[in-house]
Amino acid sequence: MRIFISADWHLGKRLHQEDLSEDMELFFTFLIEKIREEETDYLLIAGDIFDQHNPAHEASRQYYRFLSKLNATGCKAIIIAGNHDSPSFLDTPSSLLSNFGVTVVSQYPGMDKINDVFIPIEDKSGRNKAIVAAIPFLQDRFIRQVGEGDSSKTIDEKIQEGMRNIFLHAGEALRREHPGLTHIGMAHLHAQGMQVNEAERDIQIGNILGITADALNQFDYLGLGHIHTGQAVLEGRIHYASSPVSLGFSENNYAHKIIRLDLEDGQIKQSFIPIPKTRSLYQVKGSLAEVEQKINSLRCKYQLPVLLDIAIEEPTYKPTVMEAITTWRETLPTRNFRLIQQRVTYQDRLNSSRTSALQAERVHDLQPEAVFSALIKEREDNAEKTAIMELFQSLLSDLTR
Ligand SMILES: [Mn+2]
Repeated sequence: MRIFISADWHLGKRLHQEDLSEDMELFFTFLIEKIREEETDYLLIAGDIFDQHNPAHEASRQYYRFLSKLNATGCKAIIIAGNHDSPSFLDTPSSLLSNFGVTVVSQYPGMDKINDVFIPIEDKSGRNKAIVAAIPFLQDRFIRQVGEGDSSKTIDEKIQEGMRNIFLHAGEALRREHPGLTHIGMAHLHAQGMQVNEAERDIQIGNILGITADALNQFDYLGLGHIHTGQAVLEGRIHYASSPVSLGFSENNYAHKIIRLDLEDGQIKQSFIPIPKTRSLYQVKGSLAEVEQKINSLRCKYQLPVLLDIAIEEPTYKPTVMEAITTWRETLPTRNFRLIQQRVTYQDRLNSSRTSALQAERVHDLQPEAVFSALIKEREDNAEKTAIMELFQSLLSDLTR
């Protein structure tokens, strides 16, 4: 039996208003071809299918279009919700999707209903049998109760303990009730000790409460989503699938891949399928001369236009900066580059590095705290302002964890 694991699609994701749907469309074409070629039995998608709780119509259309192509290959799918997904949005079509071999687990049902997340699977000949524990993103509000009891513990400790308990419990139940089967877990979470870059932290927003590898080690194999680099938590046993395309400038050099599992007589063989790169994302910083030189040295190496973000910093005002930007606007598209954001900073302007009018800050690019603090900026009572901000932050952390 052959299983592919992927995660963190973030359908509907935009980078400075630039739509990444073409990147995903090319990935889908590749994935469907691979699934056909390798006669894959199951595709597991480990969360963050969509970038937003309320996906744009075009993003959901892309999702259903993919599932319908997948269905035509005979490959079945198991999908869990990530922190970016709205559980109810994913769940709404689930009874219909189940007729097409697609199982959706959008919410953890609780310890007493743990069996609901166990999905028996088998290959087309019915020979290799296994069971998938599909554990969606665990929301804090809920896990805290699982860690209940001791009031001296901080909320964070309760959450960590709650997550641990859920995994231990799932492992025990599998070993007790399905001892003869191969156990494959899928989950969307932050495993302790993982490398996370700045951009990814922004994407995830939530805090980084890790769960330890020993608590996660309850299955014959565990495929994870949430962290976009495909790193190992436990070599050959617990692995992040990686996002299929670069979703931010810091992800330009990630080796995007799909996890391939081959199950034969109770044995699991893990390997990886590299996903062909279709676009470069470049962020270029420095003085005008440095940026100019760098841009001239860059080439569009893939089929989709390069997305370019530039930040120019000069000690004093320089009229040639504007001229250069105007020229780039005209010439870059002919080289298949798209200038999607430019920032110019003159160090002598004002006290801090205030940026020029060129920088169009969009709400979309800001962190929620920044938007909210702009909203309450005019309030005079500082104590009140602090209290409101604290309330907002606690609300935000409840929502985004
Ligand atoms: Mn995530």
